[in-house]
Amino acid sequence: MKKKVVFGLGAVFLLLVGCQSRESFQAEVQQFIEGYTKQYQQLYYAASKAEWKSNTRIVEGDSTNAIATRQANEALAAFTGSAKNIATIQAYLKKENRLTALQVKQLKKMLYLAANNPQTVPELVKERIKAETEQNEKLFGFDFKVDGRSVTTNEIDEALRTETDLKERLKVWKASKEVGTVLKDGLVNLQQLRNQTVQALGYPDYFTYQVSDYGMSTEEMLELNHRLVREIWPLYRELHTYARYELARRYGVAEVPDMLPAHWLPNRWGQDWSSLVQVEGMNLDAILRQKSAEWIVRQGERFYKSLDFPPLPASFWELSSLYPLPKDAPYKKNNHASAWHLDLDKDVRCLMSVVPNTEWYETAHHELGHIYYFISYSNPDVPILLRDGANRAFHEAMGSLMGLAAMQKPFLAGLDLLPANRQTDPMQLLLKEALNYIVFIPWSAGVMTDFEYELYARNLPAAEFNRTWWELKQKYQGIVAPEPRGENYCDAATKTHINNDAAQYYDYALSYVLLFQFHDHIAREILHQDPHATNYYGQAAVGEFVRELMYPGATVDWRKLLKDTIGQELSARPMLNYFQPLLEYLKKANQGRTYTLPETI
Ligand code: X8Z
Ligand code: ZN
Repeated sequence: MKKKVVFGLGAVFLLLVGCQSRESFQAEVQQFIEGYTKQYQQLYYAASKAEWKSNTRIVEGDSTNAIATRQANEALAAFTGSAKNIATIQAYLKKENRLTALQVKQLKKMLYLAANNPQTVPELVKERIKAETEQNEKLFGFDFKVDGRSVTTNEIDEALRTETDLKERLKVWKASKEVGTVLKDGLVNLQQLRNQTVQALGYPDYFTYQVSDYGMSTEEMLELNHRLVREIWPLYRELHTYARYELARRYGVAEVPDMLPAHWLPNRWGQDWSSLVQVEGMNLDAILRQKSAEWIVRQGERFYKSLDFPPLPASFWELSSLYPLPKDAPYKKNNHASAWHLDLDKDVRCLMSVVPNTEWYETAHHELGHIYYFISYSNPDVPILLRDGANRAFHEAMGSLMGLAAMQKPFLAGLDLLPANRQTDPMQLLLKEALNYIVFIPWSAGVMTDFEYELYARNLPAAEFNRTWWELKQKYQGIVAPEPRGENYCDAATKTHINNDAAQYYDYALSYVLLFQFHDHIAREILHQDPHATNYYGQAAVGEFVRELMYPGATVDWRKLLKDTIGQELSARPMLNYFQPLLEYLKKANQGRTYTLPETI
């Protein structure tokens, strides 16, 4: 009897829902979205502010910040992953054809957020949050030491760029990898916890979860990245050969090694070799050294303002952490550059350790690209939940695009950083750029992407982390460890993103492809200049184009946005065209040298 009544009521209820007009259904969902958004924004802001403290003030033995961060992240997770919210969202999405496209996008974003924090497994989520906070503190609280003396990562990087004594280089390189040993257990733990949390909402693994943000499967993402490596391989093989001979000469080594020893390269991970070449007549490093760190950041802002972007808000300058800590500071800070959108609205900040050199000049432009992306999509047409890049690679591409533009000769001459009539060798300039942009691809699309795929999607055993890492380094980059590196080391974990930006590094590989597509379009269609020698400075039309890409945030489909703005699909063609002249040049320069990378990969 009781059952019957319940059934009867249910049927009436269903009938009512079925009859609900499209308008009133949309109004109901809208109310839910707005309520959710309000709470989400508050919790997100609280968590961001706590994270900010945890990343800008790391005090050894003091867990005050860590505890506050954990609590704030737990509160955010409890909300985004709440079973009630998930059920409501899923019920609404069952009738997605009755909703507006914007509503569907917001609901899907909520589900995506929920999948990382499902409160069906609350203990697991809490454990993961705790492990993530601890890992970050270990990474950035680490005291790097050379000969018993504490050194900053800026000092390590400078030594790897300039030191020519191989014994010294080895010392510095090894010191830079020590942090991995204290991060290994944490990474093993996070590997499990990250997989398990997303599995609770049906994703097979954390890598697949992160990739799904692009609307792609893991196989599709791997295939895209591998294709990219194959496409640039002929040029990379020339650069690798060139670098082996050039570095052997520089270090006075008679026998050129088959593979590049990791400590020979001017970067801790061998991801950027551009400092190997100093172009005569255009020594940007020497120019920038005359400037202050403040000048570097202000110059970035001047560039964006010249494109008709607004000045950075006063709060940016007041609240950002832009420069290295004083030597005697009793605490440490996150030494990797990042840009923050703390309240998903007006509170934007950068966390950097800028010193006046080329690398930070480029990085400052990169980070300000994120900031201006935040500012551009924080507009009334973009709901809080969709204040994100068209995809994550778009977000990475914008600032890198400006970084590339800000290094080209006409741009520097226009700013009086170089005399206008200065002669430079265009092939040397192109070589220097390739040692940045091309060299980056086997690292990002190959080593990092494959390693994280193995780690999450294939559950790489802890006893194979380092072996796998170095196999991938050799296969994709032609780089080998200077000495045997057993499993007590965890060289992958020395890379920031492995710890705190997991399973997303292909973002950068794709961003480089995109940035050459955008740059090519700007140079040819807007500026009518040679892509190799442009000057974006002061060109409002360039700003207009970039803002068109950024303004809609994630309210649009990224593939459609690409088609609508540049009429293309994602393609490495513009990047390959850009570097085409270099291939012939390097083949000549490498004549008679032994190639040690295979012809194809
Ligand atoms: O991590 C970054 C930015 C922060 S979003 C500085 N980049 C990658 C890296 O440093 O490994 C920029 C290019 C690659
Ligand atoms: Zn970035």
